[in-house]
Amino acid sequence: MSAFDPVLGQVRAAEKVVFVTGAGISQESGIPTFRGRDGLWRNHDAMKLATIGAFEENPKLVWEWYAERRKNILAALPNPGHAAVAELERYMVVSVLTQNVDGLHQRAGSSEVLELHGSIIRTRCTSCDFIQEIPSGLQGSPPLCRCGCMLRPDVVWFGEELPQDVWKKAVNIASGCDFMIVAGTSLEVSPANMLPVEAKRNGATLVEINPDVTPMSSEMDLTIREKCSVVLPELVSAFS
Ligand code: BV8
Ligand code: ZN
Repeated sequence: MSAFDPVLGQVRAAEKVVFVTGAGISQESGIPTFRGRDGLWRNHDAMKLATIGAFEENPKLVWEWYAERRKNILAALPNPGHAAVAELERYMVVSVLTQNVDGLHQRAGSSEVLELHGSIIRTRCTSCDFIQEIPSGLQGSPPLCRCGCMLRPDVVWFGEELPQDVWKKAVNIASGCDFMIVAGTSLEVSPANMLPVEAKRNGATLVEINPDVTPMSSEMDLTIREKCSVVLPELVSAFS
């Protein structure tokens, strides 16, 4: 008996499963969510720190907040939820559209991960096209690029546009899929929260995995009020 039993037929028939994931899937890796009880934003005002204005006003504070988060994220490990998403690739095509910036889906082995909000691990220049994948050897808060301008985390801040190539591809994938699993996201943040709307509009079967209700719960074909790390391995065992 798995929580997915009511939709097993559809998931087996679907050539591809698309995941839309958020901070909740990384919560059990010890990474605080944004709005939940242990929410990251609770100690800091998100709109204060995750915006270009905040960075321009106080680059040192914003850089150090991200450096702290990056340190925790690099010390964290993918959990059974991330591992199950990656293992599902043994049985079907899987695309992961994630709002997370922690890189844990990739470290768990998922091969197609679209980072809608960028990556906290990557650093880029505020002015030229310099980009550094790994966070080492950078001095200063924030460090300066060889061009003399400040470096910043390669994340999408509130009020900033998502990377258009990534966004367009994500909308394509969402609107063309038969089966979407929305896991660990409050669906509070736009435009990412439009992806399940796109999938639904195009007739996909929608499953939500979240202990709490979200604004789209009533539109789901199945809501599983459970943690990702508990229920996603059940989906994999339904195939093996
Ligand atoms: C844009 C990167 C336009 C940085 C992030 C008013 C003022 C200003 C802006 C707006 C406004 N109203 C609307 C907006 C737009 C804004 C927005 O949506 N704001 C929200 C707050 C209302 N969006 C934007 O600004 C976006 N850009 O619109 O640009 C534009 C167009 C053209 C030209 C210029 C501009 C950019 C949004 C991206 C912001 N960056 N992150 C960083 O990480 O520091 S967003 C941040 O929130 C994270 O990426 C996070 O992933 C994301 C969404 O949150 P969730 O992932 O859903 O996390 P949350 O904590 O909310 O929920 C966790 C859920 O998991 C909960 O439901 C919980 O119950 C559940 N859970 C917990 N444990 C588990 C679990 N589920 C399963 N298993 C568990 N174990
Ligand atoms: Zn530069």
